[in-house]
Amino acid sequence: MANWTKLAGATALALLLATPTVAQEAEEAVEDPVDVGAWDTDADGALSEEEFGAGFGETGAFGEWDSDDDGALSEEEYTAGYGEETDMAAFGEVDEDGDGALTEEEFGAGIYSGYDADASGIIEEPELGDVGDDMGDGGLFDV
Ligand SMILES: [Ca+2]
Ligand SMILES: [Ca+2]
Ligand SMILES: [Ca+2]
Repeated sequence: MANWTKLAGATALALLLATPTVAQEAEEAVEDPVDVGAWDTDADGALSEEEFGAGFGETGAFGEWDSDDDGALSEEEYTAGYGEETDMAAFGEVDEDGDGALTEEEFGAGIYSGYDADASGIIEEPELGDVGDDMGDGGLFDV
């Protein structure tokens, strides 16, 4: 009898442990479509580099492009990530310290200035629309 009670307890514990996994998967599915509007945390209708960096980091694009998982993007990984897209900043321009590898910060800053078409230091409309297109379904960073 004592053994049976112990077994039932173990089963209940196993069920308890299994539940958070299911809940977590559902949460991830809801988060899937990237809402660029939500990145604008001060709601001024524009994305600062800080707001962009935080939102872009959430997409996981950097890790997805870093195919050898060394925490940096080589020129090869950078080019492969863009694929067919040719309208991108040259690797050498993004690689600020010129060490031949892009850190996540260099990558984010490079992507940010790429969207800031008028170089005003802030991403606003219509630049914001381009960000939405690339982060959205089937976009460049829909990884
Ligand atoms: Ca803002
Ligand atoms: Ca790499
Ligand atoms: Ca570098």
